[in-house]
Amino acid sequence: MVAEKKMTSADYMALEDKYGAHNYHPLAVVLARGEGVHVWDAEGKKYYDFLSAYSAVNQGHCHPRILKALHEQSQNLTLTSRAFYNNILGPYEKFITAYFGYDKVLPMNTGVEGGETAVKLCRKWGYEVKGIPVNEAKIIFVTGNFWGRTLAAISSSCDASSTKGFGPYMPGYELIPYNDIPALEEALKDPTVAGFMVEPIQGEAGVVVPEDNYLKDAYDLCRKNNVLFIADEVQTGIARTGKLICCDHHGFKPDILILGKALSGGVFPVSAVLARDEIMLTIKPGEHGSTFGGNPLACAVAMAALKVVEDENLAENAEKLGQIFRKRMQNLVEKSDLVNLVRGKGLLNAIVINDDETSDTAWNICLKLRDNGLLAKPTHGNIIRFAPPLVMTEEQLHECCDIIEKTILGFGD
Ligand code: IF1
Repeated sequence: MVAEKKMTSADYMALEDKYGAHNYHPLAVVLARGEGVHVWDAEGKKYYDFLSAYSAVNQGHCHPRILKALHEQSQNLTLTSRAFYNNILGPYEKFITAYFGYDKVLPMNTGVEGGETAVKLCRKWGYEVKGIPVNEAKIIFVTGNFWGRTLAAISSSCDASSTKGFGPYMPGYELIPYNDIPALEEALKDPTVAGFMVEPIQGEAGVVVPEDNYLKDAYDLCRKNNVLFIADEVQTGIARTGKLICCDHHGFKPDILILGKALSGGVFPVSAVLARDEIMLTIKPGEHGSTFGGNPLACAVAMAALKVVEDENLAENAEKLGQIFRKRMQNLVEKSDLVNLVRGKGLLNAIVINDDETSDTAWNICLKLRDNGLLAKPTHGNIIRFAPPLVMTEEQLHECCDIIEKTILGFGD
């Protein structure tokens, strides 16, 4: 028998290129294993993961407690659909509502489905509770928003690469500038506005942090005008920014909270929408749902993933390491002409490279970072996002900052 030739990274990349749709442009590294803050490529080279699957792997890769929950539940029952009750959904619903402090949860799978659910809930509440005339409800979004790739999500987008060639778009949205309270105040004068949906920190836009008072002032304005404040915490939630959810930094509880990504620790898609009864109970049987939403596997995994966040003090660790990270990067801003600024909260941070959006400098820096054992990806051409798993130690973080510093200071040599 002829021994089969071992597949290389180049072979795997060629397969994706030939047989997969070309809807992504990945950095050239083929990952084959992950554990904690590390991933390994197909040749066995080890890297620090500074993307964390877009903040889905806050608890670290292949967390043993989450995998144990997955494994145990998978031996018992994986999917019943919501046509029947199951013995994990109720306990999960009780757990997650207590955990985040809401009356009820509506379980879905992906982040974008969470957003879609929130939009539907908000419209229904607008008609049934607020009394907006039929089909006139409006939801306000801000420029630079990103909440996924479905038609409802791209209909609120101002990014041509998300929208171009996919029209017509969904009506009932209004766009105002981010971080602009007077614009919100003006928009809220319209009595057909049902909700205001916002990311507390804009992820895809390049880790854009608004003014410190923006979110609380926006929330207060929404309350005053009987408009629901919908927080898209799919990326910022679950300890990433140094608090359980990012709104916790600002001392208010959003009317509708959307969670995804790290709700499963990156094990598989689990999302959730949380709200109080007045809002949640406007959706009646048959009006919304999904085959996989609230499946027993998801519920078991999400409970384990949330317990890990609490037991391992991941929010506190993100806060502490975030301070150190930004201090080290600020030092780099002062030392290098290549880095303009660092921004972020907790362990959701980015540096802005001193070059325009069309240049490939940030991309080339990420290739060098990869060669030096650290994985990150540019966004908008000249921004590099740094979001490691939250289980990182201080010592590891310093080692990573050394890698980034060495790479940037040696760039172009
Ligand atoms: C991709 C970025 C991250 C999100 C917020 C909802 C969703 C997302 C705030 C939808 C998704 C992703 C998806 C990912 C790239 C990505 C992203 F680069 F665009 F900015 F995370 F950093 N709300 N974010 O950030 O969640 O349906 O994808 O589960 O490849 O498109 P989803």
